[in-house]
Amino acid sequence: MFKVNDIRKDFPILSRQVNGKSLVYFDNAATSQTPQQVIDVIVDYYSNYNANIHRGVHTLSQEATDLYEQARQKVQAHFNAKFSHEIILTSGTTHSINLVANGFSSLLKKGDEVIVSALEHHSNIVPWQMLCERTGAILKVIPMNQDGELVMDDYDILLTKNTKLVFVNHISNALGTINPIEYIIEKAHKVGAAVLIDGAQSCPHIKPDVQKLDVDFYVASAHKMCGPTGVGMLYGKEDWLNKLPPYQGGGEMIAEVTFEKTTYANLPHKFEAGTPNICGGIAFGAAIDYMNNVGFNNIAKYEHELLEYATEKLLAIEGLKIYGTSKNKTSVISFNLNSIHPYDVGTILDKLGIAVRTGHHCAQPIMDFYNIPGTIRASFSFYNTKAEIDTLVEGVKKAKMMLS
Ligand code: C6P
Repeated sequence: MFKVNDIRKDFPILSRQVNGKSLVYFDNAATSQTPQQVIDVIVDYYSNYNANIHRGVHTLSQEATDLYEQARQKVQAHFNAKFSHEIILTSGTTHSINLVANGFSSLLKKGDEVIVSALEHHSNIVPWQMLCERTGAILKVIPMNQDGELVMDDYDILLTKNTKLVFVNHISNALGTINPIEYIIEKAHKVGAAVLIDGAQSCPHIKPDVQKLDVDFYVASAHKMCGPTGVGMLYGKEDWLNKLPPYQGGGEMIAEVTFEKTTYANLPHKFEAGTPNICGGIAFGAAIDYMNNVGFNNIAKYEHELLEYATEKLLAIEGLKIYGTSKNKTSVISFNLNSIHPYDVGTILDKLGIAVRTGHHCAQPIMDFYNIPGTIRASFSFYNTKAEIDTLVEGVKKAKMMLS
């Protein structure tokens, strides 16, 4: 039995009031809330260990370095990377994708092909468009269907001997669709293409095994998995990370610097220029511990229950349409109410203490596909309850009445 009421006690923010009502936080796909166990690690770091890392012989610096490197090992173990130097700690998913896209500038030439999907967040579109502009490579798109699923038959046709890279999200942030990444990776490798999986939305729900997936790059953000903002990870196979040039130049990423020539540090430091988000990295490790203690099997089972419950209740409201109806989806419900603008519904829900995201969710091509300006997105986490879903349903009914 999943003890959600006990879990909720770990999250201080869940007991606050918003606009005079108990907060109902359904914007988990934008950022998750932070348990006390992670907040304590942040306070402890600044109270006892704050120092720069990899630089000082003094005790504080060495202790902070140890904590940071232990966090890297936690990330390695969580994603089952073969080596800890295959884990680059970045500022988040966006940074990780840009790092890889920038690196491929020196590996692609005019006429090479790269494949994206119709279901991507702008973070997994724009850096690659910039890469194509720099190199003359051609961007191809795996189309989607009305259910918000990728059309795999078309993917098979898009892959050619010229395909060098495929980049797809594991789970769509706007619709919640879980994409068939095992198939995508296997097929890409058959034509010799590398694959980057954007795991920003999967990591709060699933524990990915990068070796089992045989994926070349996997990226995620800590703030979507109970960790702080401004920190995230890039997993890259050792061979690929060795092939890519550094992204940024600066302190820590060098072996030796003279005015004639600079040589670079070994992995992972080659990609970690400047003072990193040390406290954030350590807290990321604590967030991974926290989520593993709750257990990803428990999380998946409970969130699925929430998804089914909410889908049934919301669909009972006349004029409500859900976008993203794949059977294979996670706990995200994107919907609209007749022709009412999503922003208006979101504003009324906020007055009732309910936090949802409205708009295009940084996925404009998906909105264009459905020919809508945006949606109302309710995204559930393992600390949400069916009672909160009832509050949302009542709120949506009220908004409909007020705005119709
Ligand atoms: N999506 C959402 O509300 P950053 O901002 O770098 O941590 O993550 C970017 C990102 C990349 N890919 C996917 C699939 C994402 O969902 C996100 C972030 C949030 O949907 C904020 S826009």
